[in-house]
Amino acid sequence: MPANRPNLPSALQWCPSKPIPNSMIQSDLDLFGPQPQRLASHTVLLPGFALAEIEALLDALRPVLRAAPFRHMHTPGGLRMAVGLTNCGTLGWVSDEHGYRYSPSDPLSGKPWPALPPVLLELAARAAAMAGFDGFVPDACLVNHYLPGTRLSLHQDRDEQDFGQPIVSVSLGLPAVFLFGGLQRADKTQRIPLNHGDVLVWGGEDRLRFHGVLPIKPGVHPRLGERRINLTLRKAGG
Ligand code: MD3
Ligand code: FE
Repeated sequence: MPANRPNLPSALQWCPSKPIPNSMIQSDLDLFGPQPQRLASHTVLLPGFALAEIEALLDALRPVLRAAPFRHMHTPGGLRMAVGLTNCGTLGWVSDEHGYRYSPSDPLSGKPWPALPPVLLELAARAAAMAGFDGFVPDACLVNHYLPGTRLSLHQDRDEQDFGQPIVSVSLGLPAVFLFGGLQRADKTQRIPLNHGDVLVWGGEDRLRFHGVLPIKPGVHPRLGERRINLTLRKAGG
């Protein structure tokens, strides 16, 4: 047998007579994956938190998208939004010449938005609890669709009734760099990579931070193809 087996990960090449170098322990014995990261006092990134449930999430999303397809809404000023969007839940975020607001019905169909799938409700509640927000029960899920090149400019989320409620975001597909700003538009922004399966929770004093998404780099995600989908779960109503 050869002394080392180059096809095996280094942690599996150990030989009982030799000590394992300390330098290997962090990288190769990190069997539990990346740990939650606190980005600010009330903002937590949970890398890969949704990975175990991706197929269940996609299965739940398919009928939502059939009933309420992605569409490009217009800003009150008349500009077509680059991000495609739809919603599920008892309320959905809409934008038109009258402004931004939450609506119980889909303006395309005139019917209520599709229901919030239990798998999403449950994932959001578990993620929120990890960040210290127990008992989170969202009533709205905004589903954003990004093609390569699409960006989301710096904004605050202030159309919800109670800013005491957190928001949970789930990233799927192509990676993104999100801009994490401060409470003033002009505040310096941090760039945070968001990957397939990452979940981000923010609330408390971080709830009204400015944020955005840099243009998505061209690429093909093995599961979702040439797109990024972001789900944001919110408690929009009272
Ligand atoms: C909010 N969506 O739909 S979610 C939105 O990736 C929206 O589609 C983005 O912003 C998306 O309104 C970003 C992630 C996020 C990250 C950090 C934040 C939202 C944040 C920090 C403060 C407030
Ligand atoms: Fe936002």
